[in-house]
Amino acid sequence: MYNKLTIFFWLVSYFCLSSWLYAETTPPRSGTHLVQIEDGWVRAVPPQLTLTAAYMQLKNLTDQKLTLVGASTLIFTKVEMHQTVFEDNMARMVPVEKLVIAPQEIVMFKPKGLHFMLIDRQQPLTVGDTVTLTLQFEENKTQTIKLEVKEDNGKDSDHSH
Ligand SMILES: [Cu+2]
Repeated sequence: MYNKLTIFFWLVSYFCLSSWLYAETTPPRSGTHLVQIEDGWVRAVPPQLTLTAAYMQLKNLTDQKLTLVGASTLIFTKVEMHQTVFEDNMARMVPVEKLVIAPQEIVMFKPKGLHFMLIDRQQPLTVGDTVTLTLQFEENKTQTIKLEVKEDNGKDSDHSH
């Protein structure tokens, strides 16, 4: 049986810690809000793999079309947009140079589909870490987003990008 004091301290530390974590991960309000990101994540991979992929649901919040031309992060040397295509039961990744997103349109970056390829990792990355990614749009528009490193918990666990 737990003593009451122990439970009290556990509750206090739990709530203090969680509010601290919340404060730490809340994005700054000053940034531009061209797009809204939901379910953003980076696929956790074994330490010997230096490339992985990022996925998200991206919504154009503006009343104009946005043209996504790339992304960058300090953690990987290079970021590319890829589309996975299937031909003769073979998966192949095709680079996507530009992605036009209509006003209010939602684009899905997901396993076996459109994704960000994160290439040449520069530092260790484990589950729970955050990858800060700066999305680059035409007309020098940018937006910085944060993605959590997660295990792939979907059914698509064959490590295809
Ligand atoms: Cu890829």
